[in-house]
Amino acid sequence: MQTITLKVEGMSCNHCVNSIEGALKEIGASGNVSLPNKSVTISFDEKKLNEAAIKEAIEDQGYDVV
Ligand SMILES: [Cu+2]
Repeated sequence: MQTITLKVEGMSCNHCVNSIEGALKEIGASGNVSLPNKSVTISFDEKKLNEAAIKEAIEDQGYDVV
């Protein structure tokens, strides 16, 4: 299991939190959004997923990984 923290622009409310955490769940990762820090901490199995796939899942929801 690997844990990374990404800075994400555009998250402002609970809807954003749910979109991102839901999208991560769909690809098999576990995400935890911090609105004050504008960051998402993600735990995932590095044998099944990689950072690029995670960034893509977040960006598909309309947010920018910086
Ligand atoms: Cu929102």
